[in-house]
Amino acid sequence: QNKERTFIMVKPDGVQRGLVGEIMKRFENRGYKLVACKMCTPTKAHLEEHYRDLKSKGFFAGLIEYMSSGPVVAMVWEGKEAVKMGRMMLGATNPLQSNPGTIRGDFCIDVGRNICHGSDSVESGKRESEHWFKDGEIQEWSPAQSKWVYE
Ligand code: YYY
Ligand code: MG
Repeated sequence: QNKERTFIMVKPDGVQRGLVGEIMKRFENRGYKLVACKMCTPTKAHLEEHYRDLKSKGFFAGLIEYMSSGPVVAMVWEGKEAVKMGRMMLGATNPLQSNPGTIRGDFCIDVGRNICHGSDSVESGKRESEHWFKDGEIQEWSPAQSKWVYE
């Protein structure tokens, strides 16, 4: 239990704006466990698979262009209800509707520059984690603080 995984990514604009530490800090501070992390510049083909459910959308081409424009920081965070809480911590897709206190609500304005990605279901958390990380790139470890985070 407490093993749910979500795929979180700082997008190219988040990296350019120096928000990597801020975004990671929020997940760490909350008590979630980092189990995978890397910086990379994803190919268009890799992103088209990642966003395959959005292929028919008008913004798809622009989304792929933006997402492949520079380095991103890809991560997997693990813990109780990590997917749902990750989405809550990110805020609404459109930052103009994201509550203050959320990552998007605090740091961005335009939907096409919303600085971070988070899986929208447990299944996509698993699919996306496996799409971005190979076996062996996701770590199993026990944080010393676990017994103080969970009862
Ligand atoms: O999961 P989430 O990122 O919150 O939204 P999605 O509906 O999966 O869309 C992915 C991504 O596409 C979104 O983060 C920004 C971009 N996008 C857009 O540019 N314009 C829209 N109207 C909707 C989404
Ligand atoms: Mg999504």
